[in-house]
Amino acid sequence: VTEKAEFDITGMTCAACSTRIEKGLNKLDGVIKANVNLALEKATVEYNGSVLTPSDIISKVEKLGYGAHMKE
Ligand code: 9UX
Repeated sequence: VTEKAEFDITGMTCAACSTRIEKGLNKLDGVIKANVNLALEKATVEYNGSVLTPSDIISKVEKLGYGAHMKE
């Protein structure tokens, strides 16, 4: 099942940060498409809901050194 979730991202300072997160998420098994917007401090992630949960996505962002919270 394809799901889509939005996350508020904290800790990004330069454009390379958003690129790092975007690449990291796109590499994660189950992610279909991840987009990170530096100015809005927001990540939009399309993922396979039978492979990943939003908390897996948050864990990945945290492992990269940033903060993430799911938007309602
Ligand atoms: Mo820029 Mo971000 O030099 O972790 S890549 S601040």
